[in-house]
Amino acid sequence: MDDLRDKYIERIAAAGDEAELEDLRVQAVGKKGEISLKMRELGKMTPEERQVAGPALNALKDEINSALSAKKAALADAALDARLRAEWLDVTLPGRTRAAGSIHPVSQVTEEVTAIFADMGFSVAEGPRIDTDWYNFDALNIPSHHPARAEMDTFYMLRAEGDDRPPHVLRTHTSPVQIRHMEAHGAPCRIICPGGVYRADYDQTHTPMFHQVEGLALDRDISMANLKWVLEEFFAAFFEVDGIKTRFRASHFPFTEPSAEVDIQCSWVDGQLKLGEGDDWLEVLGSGMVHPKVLQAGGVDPEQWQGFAFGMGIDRIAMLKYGIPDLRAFFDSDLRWLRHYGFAALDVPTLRGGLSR
Ligand code: 2U9
Repeated sequence: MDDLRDKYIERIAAAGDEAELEDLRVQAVGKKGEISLKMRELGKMTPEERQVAGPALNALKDEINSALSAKKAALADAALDARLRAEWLDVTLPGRTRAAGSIHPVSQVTEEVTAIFADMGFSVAEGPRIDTDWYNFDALNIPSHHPARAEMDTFYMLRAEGDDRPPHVLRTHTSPVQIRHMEAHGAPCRIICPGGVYRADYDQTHTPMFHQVEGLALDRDISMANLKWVLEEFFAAFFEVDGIKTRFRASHFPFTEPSAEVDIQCSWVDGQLKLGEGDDWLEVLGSGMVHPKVLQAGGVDPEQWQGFAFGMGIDRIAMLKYGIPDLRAFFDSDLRWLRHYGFAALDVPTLRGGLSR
């Protein structure tokens, strides 16, 4: 019995896998296993012999069964360890990367505005951000002592000492671009001028640099009616609301006559702004018929040509459309803000493909 015990305990300890262990179980304690056969021999023994051999065989069977289960558990542990080692994963590695970066709301909205006006035959004109006070003010019927100069909080560039020429300014609007375009190309024309402008002002709705888009359409017979149609087309497309109502209020700007400020229909529900519905109005734009003196300054004959112009804040319409609360955050370069409000780089806005998704 000792030989039997030693043989199986040794083999169980050496078993390499569960199948081998099962073979050993069958050989030792299976129905026709060696120990089971020995148990059958008990019947042939004398009662005295049986009293010794019976418990000893039972104890051996128990010992082998325990050795089998202990080895089975050890093999399962070893298999799990091997799997854990093979399937090991470094959870501190960075995850799969998305396309780095996003499109800033100002860039997105500039592209959207451009797509809408391009569809109506307007092209984009650009010009310098540092300009002379003649292009920024005089040509726009804002002479030296006009109150509008003071109101605009202009940044003036310093001249060298002894240089008495008037200083350059950081443009306070994109209007100088239209003057330069008239000088270079004359009439007729249909252009929009998007870009950064500068005014010394800083609070929740003003930053010293912000973005405007202005438009200019000149021809022999362009009227306020054409202006109204173009702007209503623009608002419906931009805010993605068909038939959005607009309200034109008489106003005054030095560079247009007559002039109108334009409001769009909106509602405030539980402090939430909704555009294109309700009985409230939100001012979004200034416009009018280009003043004859301004046409003249651009070298265009006001006896032959007339046209409309308009201007609006890109950042402001971006805040309205995308529900962005604070203008100042636009220019903080905070990556969390950019990830939240930014647009996917490959979603180029088009009228047919959708402006924003
Ligand atoms: C030329 C002739 C006329 C552009 C115009 C406005 C009215 C206007 C403001 C809107 C919000 C500026 O960003 S804002 O603060 N703009 O109200 N702009 S008409 O008129 C021009 C421009 C160029 C040659």
